[in-house]
Amino acid sequence: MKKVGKRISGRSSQIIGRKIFRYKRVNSTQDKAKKFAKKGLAEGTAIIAEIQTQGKGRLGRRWVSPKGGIWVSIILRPEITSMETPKITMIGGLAVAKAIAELFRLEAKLKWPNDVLVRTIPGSEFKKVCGVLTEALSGAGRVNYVITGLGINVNNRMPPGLRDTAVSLKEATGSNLSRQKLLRRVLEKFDKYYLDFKKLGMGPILKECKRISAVLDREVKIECVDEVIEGKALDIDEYGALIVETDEGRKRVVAGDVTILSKIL
Ligand code: BT5
Repeated sequence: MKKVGKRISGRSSQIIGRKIFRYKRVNSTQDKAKKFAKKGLAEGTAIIAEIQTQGKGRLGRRWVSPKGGIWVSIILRPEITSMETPKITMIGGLAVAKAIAELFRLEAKLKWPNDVLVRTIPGSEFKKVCGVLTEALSGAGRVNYVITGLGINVNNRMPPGLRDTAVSLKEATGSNLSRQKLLRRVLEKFDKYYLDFKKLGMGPILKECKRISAVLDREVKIECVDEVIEGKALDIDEYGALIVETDEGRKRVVAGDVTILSKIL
C-alpha cells in the first residue's frame, strides 16, 4: 500500500482531510475508502487517486476518471439514519460549488440530487463539472459509516461522448489549474459545512443549496427507478428530497435523474 499521510488540507480543517492517503491508480477510491472504514479509520480520512480504472457513478454507472481530475472519497461517521444520506451529498456538492466559485470566479450551480454545474460564459449552457456519490453502510437503524466521493473535472479533457453535458474546469476557464489548491479549498469547505451540520442541522446548508439550485422553479423531468415524473420543481426538503408540482398534485422525490426542460438562466 502506498501511503502518504501528508496533510494538505491546511490547519483550518478539524475533521475532513486531516489524514489523506494518495494513490497513483486504484479501481475506485470509494472501494478503498470502504475497506479503510471497515478497519476503523478515523472520520474525515480522505482517499485520493490520480487515475481510477473503475470510477463509479450512481446505480452502477461508470465515472470517467483519467489523470488531471480530482477523484477523492471521504470517510464519515455522522449520527444519521440511512434515509438522511442525501444530506451528506448536499454538503459535499455545496463544498465543491463554493470552492469553485471562490477560486475561479465561475458561477457554480447545484443540480439535484448530486451534480455541480458550471458554464464558460454568461448565457452559455451549464454543464456537469462534478458528481457526488454517497454510499452508506447501515445497521440497527443508524448509519455505521458513509463514504462520500467527489469527482471533479479539473485539467482533464472530456471525452467526445460526454462533451455535450460535461465540462472540466480547464475547459471552462481556458487555463491549467492547481488541483492542490482546489482540493485544499474543497476539503476546508466540506469541513466547515459538516461542522455546521453537526451543530445546527441542515438549516443554513439547505438555504444555501436552494439559493444556487439549478432546478428550483424549473420545469423538470425526473427519471426514477420505477417512474418518470414531470412538473415544476418547487422545493428541496430538509431530507434532500425534491418537491415537484405535477398534474396529479405534489410529489416528493428522493432520487432520480433530472432533465431540466426550461433553460437555466
Ligand atoms: C455521479 O454519478 O455523478 C457520481 C460520480 C462520483 C465520482 C466519484 S470520483 C471519486 C469517487 N470514486 C468513485 O468511484 N466515484 C466517486 P451519476 O449521477 O450516476 O452520473 C454518472 C454519469 O455521469 C455517467 O453515466 C456519465 O453520463 C456521466 N459522467 C461519467 N464520467 C463523467 C465525468 N468525468 N464528468 C462528468 N460526467 C461524467
